[in-house]
Amino acid sequence: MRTVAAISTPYGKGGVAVIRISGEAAVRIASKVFMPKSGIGLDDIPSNTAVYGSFFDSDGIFDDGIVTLFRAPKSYTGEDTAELSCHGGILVTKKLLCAAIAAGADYAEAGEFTKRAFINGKITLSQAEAVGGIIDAKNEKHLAVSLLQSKGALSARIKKLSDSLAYLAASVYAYIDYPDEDLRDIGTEEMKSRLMAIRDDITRLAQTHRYGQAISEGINTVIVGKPNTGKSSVLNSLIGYDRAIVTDIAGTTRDIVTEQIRLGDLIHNLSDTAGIRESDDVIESIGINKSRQAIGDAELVLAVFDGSKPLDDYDMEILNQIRRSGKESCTICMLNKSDLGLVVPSLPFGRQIVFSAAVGIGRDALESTIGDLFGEGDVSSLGEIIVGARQYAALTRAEAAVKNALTSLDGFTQDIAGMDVEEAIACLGELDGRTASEQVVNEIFTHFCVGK
Ligand SMILES: Nc1nc2c(ncn2[C@@H]2O[C@H](COP(=O)(O)OP(=O)(O)OP(=O)(O)O)[C@@H](O)[C@H]2O)c(=O)[nH]1
Ligand SMILES: [Mg+2]
Repeated sequence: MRTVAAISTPYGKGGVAVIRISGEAAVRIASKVFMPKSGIGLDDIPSNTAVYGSFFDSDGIFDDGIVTLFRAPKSYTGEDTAELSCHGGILVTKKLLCAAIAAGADYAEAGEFTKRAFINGKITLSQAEAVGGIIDAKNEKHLAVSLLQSKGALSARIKKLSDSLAYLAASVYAYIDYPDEDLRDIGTEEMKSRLMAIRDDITRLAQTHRYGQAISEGINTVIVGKPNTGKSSVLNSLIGYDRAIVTDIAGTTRDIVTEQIRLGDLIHNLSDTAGIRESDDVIESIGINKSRQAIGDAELVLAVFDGSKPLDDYDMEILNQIRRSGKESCTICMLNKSDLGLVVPSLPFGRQIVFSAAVGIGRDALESTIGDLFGEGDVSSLGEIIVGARQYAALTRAEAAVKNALTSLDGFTQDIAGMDVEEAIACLGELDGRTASEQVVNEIFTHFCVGK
């Protein structure tokens, strides 16, 4: 395999920059660009050791720094690796990378070091994805989950599920293939009860995805209501600055305005929409259609009402629209303008909170109500949360296969159920990389930065 090199630190000025070289020729290439001050060649330096010296190219010495050697298999990639730490200047860093390339290294692709760690069996696919999560984390919870999963917490849970399924498959096939041997037939009833336990375990794990998504990608949260209830003011108060235009003219907001914010541990892709009403204005009508569509696409609806007035027909129409979109269970009704005195309405559905965008009432109540809907709930361990959509898709396919196995047991023989069990094992293998296709693996690593 090629020996590859890349700058592993962000582009720009800094105290230190790191160039990573990984592959069979890593130590040889490092010794062509680095001279240890001690005079002892890198070949004679033990693994996991840092050495001070000078960096040079064909024009001579251009910087001092440190090289750290990690020899295979005890390195991040599982290959011989040299990490060259030079001063964090843009020119100096480029010169050092170019010197490494001139000495025989190839440019590393995005995520290539982590991909090599996966290929060399140092980490599973979900551990690799968790490394990406550590880099991308925008809040403490996402970081905590990613760290635990980078150490193998999710892989361990998946392996346990997979092992339980493998035991069932092996028992079924052994009994069918070698009927004369004294092998224990686990029997249809026992197989059923074991499969049901596995199915419930997978379902519980899949349910954590809602929280996993909320701490990573964010919840698609839409603010809706009739004109002038204070939707744009709510957006501005939650973001903390005047992002959307606010006036006392009904119909101010026309287009959807979206901002990403964090409320508690949860991230929201928060959209302010045009107030919904009958309108002859062409532009406003387009905006109103977008608002209606946004309700359909939302994962969380914040329905804003003027809490200082009784509900009117326009408010009821918003509630009907939410109901028609099937979003009652993920709607929070915000009684805004509570600073003007509250007229508590009786709402047909939705959790209700008292709010005032003008004087800042209700943020805590909103956070805790959203926490009830999207919080971690009874997740047994942060390391066992399904964050990525790819992992979730593989897990739901495994769940479907286990359900099929249960159905097969009712109508067919055990060997048909055995095939479904094998399918479930394959899906779990895909989740963790054991049976993931090259295309899936490549796709995952293209989302990484160069140098990781
Ligand atoms: N007293 C009080 N006034 C508010 C509050 N929130 C908004 N307002 C006022 O209500 C008016 C309408 O506010 P907007 O935020 O533009 O309302 P909107 O729902 O976005 O309106 P459209 O974009 O037209 O649909 C403005 O004059 C705001 O200052 C509040 O909590 N209390
Ligand atoms: Mg508005």
